[in-house]
Amino acid sequence: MAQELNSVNISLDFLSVCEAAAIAAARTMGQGDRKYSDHVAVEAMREKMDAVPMRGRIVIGEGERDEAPMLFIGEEVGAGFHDGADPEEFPEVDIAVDPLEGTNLCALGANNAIAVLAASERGGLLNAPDIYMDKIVVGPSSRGAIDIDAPVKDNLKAIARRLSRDIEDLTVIVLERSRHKKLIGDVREAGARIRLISDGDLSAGISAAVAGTNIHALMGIGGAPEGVLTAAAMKCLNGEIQARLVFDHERLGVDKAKVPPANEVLARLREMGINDPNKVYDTNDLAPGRKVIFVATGVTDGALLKGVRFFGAGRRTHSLVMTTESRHIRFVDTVHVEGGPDTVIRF
Ligand code: VTB
Repeated sequence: MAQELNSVNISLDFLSVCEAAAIAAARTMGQGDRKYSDHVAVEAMREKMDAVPMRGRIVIGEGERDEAPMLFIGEEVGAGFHDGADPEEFPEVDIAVDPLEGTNLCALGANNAIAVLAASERGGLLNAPDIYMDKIVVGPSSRGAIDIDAPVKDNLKAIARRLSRDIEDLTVIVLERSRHKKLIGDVREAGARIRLISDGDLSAGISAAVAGTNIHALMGIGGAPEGVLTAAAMKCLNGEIQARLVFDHERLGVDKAKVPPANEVLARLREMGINDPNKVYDTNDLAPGRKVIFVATGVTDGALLKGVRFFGAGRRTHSLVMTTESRHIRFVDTVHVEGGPDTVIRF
């Protein structure tokens, strides 16, 4: 019998993993090289991941093995795979990573870049394909009131009712993309305010689930892998995501030549066990795990998390650590002391 997963204890190991990725990426902030920022985040995350006491398997990562040298889908990570380790002593863990969510944001020094990871017992996170996904994300007050198939105005009405306010008092986050022309028009017509963002719908979704951020919903099409990570966060924050895969070029507002042919995508989905490409996924479909862990560390400053700060003798990181098992939402402010015993720690 393999060791039972203690998600609360291991969440602190995962915290170190995200902190390392965030620090590495933050060093490259504003350098204008998004690929390099991503690369250093992946390397740092991969290195730390190996110290975590687990037999981990990447279910959402940097892509297929041939295109990603590290943190590829199916890669086995953790101390349980070291030579001489007794596998029975290490819990089996599935892991979804996004070492740098918002690579452009980091490269430009813009707000809301984060390093992210979700984990669970085996089978607890959907093995989502790396294609687009239409999403609607709301916080606990609006859970059960939304329907991804309903007109935008109806969803906004329902959210406003749950929040005891008018539609005019809502703010919806939408990725600024030509594919969202109709969505943006519909939100405007309904009267809600909009915050258009250039990148990073995962951190935006988390903000929508936390009261006090003045974000009440995220709507629109982003990446499917990030949808699974969002779902893991929603399980811990009592929020809700509804989602559907998108691969139709018309819905994506691009030339047919820009997306893989539909029959190819459908075959790939079937291979992954997805027989109904139009299925509406809810939070539990995307993150069905009983023990779900979610960790994010700020790279640049954001709505919920501060970015990494560097000072002479250390660094300071700000993270969110949560598990469905403990019902603790931890905001962790860590000073990583680099200097000697004379280092001054500031409040
Ligand atoms: C990006 C990114 C998002 O989806 O927009 C991406 O900023 C896909 O959209 O955070 P484009 O291909 O149009 O850029 C996300 O990565 C995640 O959902």
